[in-house]
Amino acid sequence: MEGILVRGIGSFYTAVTETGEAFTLRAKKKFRHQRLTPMVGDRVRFTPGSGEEEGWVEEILPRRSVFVRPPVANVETLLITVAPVPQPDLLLVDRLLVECRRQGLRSLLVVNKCDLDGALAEQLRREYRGAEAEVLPVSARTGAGLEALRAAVGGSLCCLAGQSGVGKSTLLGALTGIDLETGEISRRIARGKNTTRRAELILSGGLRIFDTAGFSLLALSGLEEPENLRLYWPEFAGHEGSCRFQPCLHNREPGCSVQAAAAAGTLSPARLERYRQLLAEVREAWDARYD
Ligand SMILES: Nc1nc2c(ncn2[C@@H]2O[C@H](COP(=O)(O)OP(=O)(O)O)[C@@H](O)[C@H]2O)c(=O)[nH]1
Ligand SMILES: [Mg+2]
Ligand SMILES: [Zn+2]
Repeated sequence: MEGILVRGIGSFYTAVTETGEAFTLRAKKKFRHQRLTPMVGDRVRFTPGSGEEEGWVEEILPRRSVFVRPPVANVETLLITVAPVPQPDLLLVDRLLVECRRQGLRSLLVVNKCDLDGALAEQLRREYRGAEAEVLPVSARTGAGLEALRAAVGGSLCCLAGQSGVGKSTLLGALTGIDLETGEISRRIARGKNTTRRAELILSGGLRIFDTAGFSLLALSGLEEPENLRLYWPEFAGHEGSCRFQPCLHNREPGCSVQAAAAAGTLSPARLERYRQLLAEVREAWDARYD
């Protein structure tokens, strides 16, 4: 049989089939030898158990995308969430956009709490024009924009990402109708001090969304050469070949066409600045790769 893993606790997994049937499974030893751990989101072939007995995960189908923290597989749409409060961390947004492009995921820029400030979405639309990031203003509180968000996500496997406090848990609750705890304090009390939260896949009315503890640190390590970082900025593409130096990293080289576009205001100077900041970071990781 075939199914998708929605939960994993200890060495037990829950797979749900196309028809919505749930099965408790264990992973065969061979996976440990292959250093392969089933992840929530994995599509698996399995043998169902009989009676009280669990079944077995036989095969993990090839993953289309993988995140390590949180550990989720096969995300198709990343919902990069920001809000007027806390103040948007656009460097984090840019990191997440890079990660999406590296793995070929679709990204949506969800601007939550639009009940507090309706102007932020428009501001971000300007900031990210040319960046191939669709901006969707929503309010988990009033429900505004949630239908549009639902429609944009469709049946794709999606996952909320973004700073703490932007309303990811509230959004998840509003989208699924499931009463999930909101706020880190209640969570700590509810789960005890040392419990780490596991990822879970929620299947709710056609929506397929991961419930995760969020994306913590996202270092752009493991990248190819720093020279390739610029390829993840779609708004730079039209400038390739127009700079004085080839290749140009658009890092203040003389005669840089991207720099000129930022100065002329056809490209966001702040977004270029953040690119340079990430380039410095990737360079440092690259130079230290054999340490
Ligand atoms: N005004 C307003 N507040 C919201 C909205 N969504 C969430 N919040 C509040 O923002 C705070 C953080 O929400 P939470 O879901 O815990 O954020 P998370 O850390 O991203 O999971 C809570 O006090 C929520 O009530 C919204 O759409 N509008
Ligand atoms: Mg939360
Ligand atoms: Zn350049």
